[in-house]
Amino acid sequence: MTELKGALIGCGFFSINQMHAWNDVEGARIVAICDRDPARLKVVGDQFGIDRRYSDAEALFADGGFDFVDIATTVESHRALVEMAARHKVPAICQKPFAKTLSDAKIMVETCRNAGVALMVHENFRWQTPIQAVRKALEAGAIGTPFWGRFSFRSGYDVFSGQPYLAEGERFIIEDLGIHALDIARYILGDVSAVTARTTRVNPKIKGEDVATILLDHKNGATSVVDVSYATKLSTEPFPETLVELDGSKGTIRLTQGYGLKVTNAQGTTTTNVSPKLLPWASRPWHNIQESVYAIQQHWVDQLKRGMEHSTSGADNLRTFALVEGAYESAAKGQTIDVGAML
Ligand code: NAD
Ligand code: 89V
Repeated sequence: MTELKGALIGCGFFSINQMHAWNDVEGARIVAICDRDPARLKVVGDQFGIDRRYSDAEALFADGGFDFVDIATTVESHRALVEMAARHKVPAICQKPFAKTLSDAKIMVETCRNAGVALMVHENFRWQTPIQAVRKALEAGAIGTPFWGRFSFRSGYDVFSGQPYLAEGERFIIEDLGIHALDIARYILGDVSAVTARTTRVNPKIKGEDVATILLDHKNGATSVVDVSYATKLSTEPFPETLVELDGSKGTIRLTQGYGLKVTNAQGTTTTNVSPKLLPWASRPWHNIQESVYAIQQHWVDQLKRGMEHSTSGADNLRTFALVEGAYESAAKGQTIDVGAML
């Protein structure tokens, strides 16, 4: 099998996970890296033994010699870099949040479609082992037809120490973290027709909201609640677990703290440990996220080689991104937002 060559742009905090995962992925390797900060370029280049280093993305693309690009910068640069990749006919992965606005995101998807290049958003939470286990149980018919769900991420973890920029934006938890939980809600219960949200800020040291409660009307008639908080101090810190509750016509599924999957139906209750693997380079409690980084990157390579659409393609991610925009609009106006009208 031919090995794909990749270039990674953005050698910051999270890129270390992506670089480790690229080392593990079968069928691809990173041959060049780029960061406008020379210190970060050196750290990542030295740690992963990458000699081709660039401070300017245009220079990277001009030199070429790679089959795809992995954009791991923060959101401000995503549109320009995705458009650059499209201009150079290079398939691209782009970190979440995909864009600053839904209209930018739509343009990015259109640009890649017109250029004929694959585009995947690195929306990795649906690839977590416990989330995959929930979906499998549902698909196996364990609880019949789901009519209600809850996707909950409540934590008091100091996320700002690793990602200080999160304290500085006008928008925080829905854009950064809620986006993952909203994507999981779509992945499990399907697309959404309307969104209603309420937000608040508890932590006075940050600019954006750190608590959000979101009600989703799914197209199949199910209702779900997505609730996220970084202001919740619990006896055992659950970071970074997304807890799931599903009620169906024939039973219930509960994904509980500590990675237990409880399925109750006419046959009784089964409890399974659906803990993520602790990969050799991973560390607790991040191992759940780290394993999903490996999974989504392997999926990128496999689908690219098959010429098939990715689970979190740019087009798919527009429907998650619309929920982010819709939630902010709903919270600002105190109204329910029609998601279909946004797409
Ligand atoms: P960071 O600020 O630590 O790193 C970003 C790096 O990109 C910096 O080193 C910066 O110098 C570089 N950069 C920015 N613009 C550039 C440009 N135009 N050209 C070259 N280099 C450029 O940020 P981070 O915490 O690593 O986050 C990066 C992205 O990953 C964000 O979008 C964030 O939301 C996302 N993220 C995703 C997950 C996940 O689980 N999917 C987890 C954490 C962060
Ligand atoms: O996904 C993210 O960008 C991260 C985290 C998972 C910690 O919220 O900020």
